[in-house]
Amino acid sequence: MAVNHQNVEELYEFGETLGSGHFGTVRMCYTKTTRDPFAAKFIKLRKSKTSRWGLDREQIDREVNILSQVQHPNIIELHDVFAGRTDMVLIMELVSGGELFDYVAEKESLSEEQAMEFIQQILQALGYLHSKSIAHLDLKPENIMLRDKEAPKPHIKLIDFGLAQKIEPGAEFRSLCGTPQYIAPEIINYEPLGPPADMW
Ligand code: IQU
Repeated sequence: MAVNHQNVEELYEFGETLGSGHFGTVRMCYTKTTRDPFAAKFIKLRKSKTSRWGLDREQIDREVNILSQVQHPNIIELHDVFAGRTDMVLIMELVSGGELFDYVAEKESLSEEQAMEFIQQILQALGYLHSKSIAHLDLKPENIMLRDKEAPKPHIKLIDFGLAQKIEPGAEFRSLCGTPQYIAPEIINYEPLGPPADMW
């Protein structure tokens, strides 16, 4: 995907904050021409090699490259990318049903059938990613979103490819990344990683 150097405010209008993370914030946004809704992820660029804040351009380019390579019903779609002086803005598909985490937390229980339907969709997305040698490396209920939580069978979308890596078979990739509660043993042990790290 070609990175846009135009001012993002000329093409999009921004609304409420939808979420935030270590990277920055995600805001509701609309195209000025057609009012189509999207989610805009604002990522702060790191100002200097020694700064503890912001992300390096290479890290953001990696996320953009990976998202550009994937097209699957259960994976969030990247629509446009803007590069500014201090921020990069990723214009993404809007997913309105919230996190799977909150959906499960609010319910008394999840039926075996619902759990099966969610797992099936998650595995379809992972099967697709892994067939392209892409590992997500930060799979967790906070990064699994629902298109519509009122639907009888909510449609799942994987989000946040900030830690994702293309790891070709035979290549050696090691990293100490992820979220403590969900980290696979091979990551903790600093062993070579691949798509199986997503299956833990
Ligand atoms: C968020 C992140 C990435 C894409 C989104 C698409 N639609 C709505 C929200 C989106 S969020 O950061 O706002 N929420 C996910 C929090 N884990």
